[in-house]
Amino acid sequence: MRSYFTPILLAPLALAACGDPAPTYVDQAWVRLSPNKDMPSSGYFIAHGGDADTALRGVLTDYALKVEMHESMSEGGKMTMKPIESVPIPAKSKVAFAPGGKHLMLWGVNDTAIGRGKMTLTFLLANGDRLLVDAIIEKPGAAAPASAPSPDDHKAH
Ligand SMILES: [Cu+2]
Repeated sequence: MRSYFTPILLAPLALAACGDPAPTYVDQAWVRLSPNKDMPSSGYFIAHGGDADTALRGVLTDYALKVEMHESMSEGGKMTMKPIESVPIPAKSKVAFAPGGKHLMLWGVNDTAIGRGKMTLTFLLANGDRLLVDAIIEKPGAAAPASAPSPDDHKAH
């Protein structure tokens, strides 16, 4: 009767990975397409802080001509916005880029991405991590709110 060895599971290696600190990650990314091709579109997402403080240093994509991080603010009753270079993401925190606050501006969103309904964004962190996240592209539809002040209005630029 022949005996054979049961392969030994690689559990010790897998367990070693559990000691790694929780990374910062980004989810719920979406882009609100500008109804006017000459105007920038807006992008939103939520950054979740990991075990260590870091910062978001920028966002890149192959599917738009240019991306900037902006912050909206109310000044003398008027909404204005300005570019921001870096956004702190403290450990265990949640930093939202949302309509009316921090947002991405995307110029020249690529037709291929629009056709697919999503585009990949690369988030550059201060700790050297690069996070690739798919953002859903929401087309400007007939149901778009008409009265609310829109963060897509970039005439202030
Ligand atoms: Cu803006």
